[in-house]
Amino acid sequence: MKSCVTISLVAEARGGPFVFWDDLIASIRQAEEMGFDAIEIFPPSPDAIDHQQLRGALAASNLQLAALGTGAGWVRHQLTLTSADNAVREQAIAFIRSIINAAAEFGAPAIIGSMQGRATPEVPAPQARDYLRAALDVLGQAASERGVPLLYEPLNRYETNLCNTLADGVVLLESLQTDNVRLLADLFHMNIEECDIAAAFRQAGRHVGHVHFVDSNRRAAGLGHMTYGPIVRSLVDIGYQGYLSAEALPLPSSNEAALQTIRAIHYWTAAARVAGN
Ligand SMILES: [Mn+2]
Repeated sequence: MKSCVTISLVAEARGGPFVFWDDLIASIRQAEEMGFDAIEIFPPSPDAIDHQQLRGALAASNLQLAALGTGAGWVRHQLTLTSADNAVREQAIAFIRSIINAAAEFGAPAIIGSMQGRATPEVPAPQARDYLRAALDVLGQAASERGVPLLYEPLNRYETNLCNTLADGVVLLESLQTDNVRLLADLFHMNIEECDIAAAFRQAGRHVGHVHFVDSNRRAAGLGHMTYGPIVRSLVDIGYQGYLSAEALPLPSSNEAALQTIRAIHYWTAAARVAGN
């Protein structure tokens, strides 16, 4: 498994769970110094990223781009894939498609989290799920044409009522025409919704495509009460080789949250290997 740290470039998301903020190049330098393998960027729009500059900074630091988030489509433009308004749903698809294309330039997937929206009295759950399925089919296919997967993130009950657990996500993915959508498993959401986080990973198996590696209180791994031993062991056992990405609050500071995470990743992945022998 590979280590990754988040960088937010979205002013409106201030206070949100991102380790580094605002300065992409300085953040990449910090991530490199700390020994991360990759970065995950939360951009305000696809054009906000200067591809040449990012390509140069990644090459100079030997880091990968792990993923691009699409949350700005919701935070800045209130776009969701399950809006009652057809025009809004179309704009949401167009926004995500543009992020897929930007990420694909770096061989990375886009993430659909908050842009999934939620069922409402206007759009009851069966209709909302139909909208979501249709969008994931179109966008999963678009990502496939660019040679990258698409990541879909189940969220806790306070953020969506469409898919709250990995098992919900597996049902959704298995109902799609495309097989190019993977689950983003976020330990913060899972801590609220799953009966047993390790068991949920074992059941989701090959569908797991990315992990937000964070503690129970959205702070860096080790600063809450998550039981990482069995969780990381379950990821080893299902053959997960993707990223463990720090989507964590920058507490007590960005640097300390990042250092805490990279230490936790090294510790728990080594412990899981020892436990596996
Ligand atoms: Mn997340």
